[in-house]
Amino acid sequence: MRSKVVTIDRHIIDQERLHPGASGRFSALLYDIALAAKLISREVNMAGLIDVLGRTGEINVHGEAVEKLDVFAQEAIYKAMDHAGHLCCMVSEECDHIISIPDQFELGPYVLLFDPLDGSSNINVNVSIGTIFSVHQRITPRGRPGTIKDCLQKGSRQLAAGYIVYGSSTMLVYTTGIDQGVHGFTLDPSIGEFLLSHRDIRIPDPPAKIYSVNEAYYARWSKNQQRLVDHFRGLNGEGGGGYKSRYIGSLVSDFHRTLLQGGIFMYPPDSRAPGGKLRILYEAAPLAMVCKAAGGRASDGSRDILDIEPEGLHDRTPLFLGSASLVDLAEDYLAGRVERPEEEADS
Ligand code: AHM
Ligand code: MG
Repeated sequence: MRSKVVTIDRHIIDQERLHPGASGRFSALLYDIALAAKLISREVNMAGLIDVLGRTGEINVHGEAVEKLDVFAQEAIYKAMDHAGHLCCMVSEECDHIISIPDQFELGPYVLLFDPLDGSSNINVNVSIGTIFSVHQRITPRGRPGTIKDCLQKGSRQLAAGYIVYGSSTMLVYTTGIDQGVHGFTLDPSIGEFLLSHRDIRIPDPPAKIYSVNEAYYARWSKNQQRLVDHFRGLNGEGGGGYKSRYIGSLVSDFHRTLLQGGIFMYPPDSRAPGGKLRILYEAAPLAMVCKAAGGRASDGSRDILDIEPEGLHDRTPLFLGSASLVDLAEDYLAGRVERPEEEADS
């Protein structure tokens, strides 16, 4: 038995004590997210045993087929959050519009933005998937339903952000501020509790030499993006190479590995998706906040992801995140600031 076992509930209370005057509402919101995570985790773990696999036949707002577990995860989060009086509205990858709080329930001061089950094309093959969440303070006056203004805030204004990865074990990782650290909790299914397993995570830098990108899209990338990956592969004759490539195709899992081991994850723009694929509000911005709070960086290639002002709920962005030194390097390549060796430039 370990000498000190800290549950997520206990950790949240301890954190709240550091902020005299905190109302407790924000802590309650985090508990409810952890509760929804447990429900989703149970269902994900059962997916191979009960008849939840397969598609519902519906198409979501992005034109993608909806998996049944996506629907379950969406409902689990909605039902855990709609009635407790924390929120004025929600935004989800699975809904094209703002999700209102039903009239009979109290409205609260926060907005929750989430991707209920990211990487869901991996469900049927038992590969790790995840939930991503972001919390903002509302900016319109209280007492009325939240509006689009409350939702379209830049990432630097997030109060909290995190993710749950449903892997060989289920982990919840979150931060409540760039200077508040990133903490990871592993679900012990036998007692149904998230236990603190990774206190104050720091992304390694100097990092492990790992890059993560879907290389099948190489031909669709800009020349500078190709040169960056050529550098990792040691093809440029400029001292690169020595890297490993790791790509699961499930953002939460690829990011989780990057957070713990260091390296860089990239989803660059390409000729088919010039604005990138990943969504700002509930994919890029929350992971950017976690990454930054762990000492890393997140960029769209030239700008800090946390500085982007979204114009629509489902806006997308290119994404480069991970160890700060590698994100710096990526920006240098993308801006053409890395000199080419003579023989390559002449050819
Ligand atoms: P989703 O939100 O439809 O699940 O798509 C997002 C996923 C991410 O998990 C992952 O990083 C990316 O799509 C993989 O895309 P690709 O198959 O183009 O490499
Ligand atoms: Mg997603």
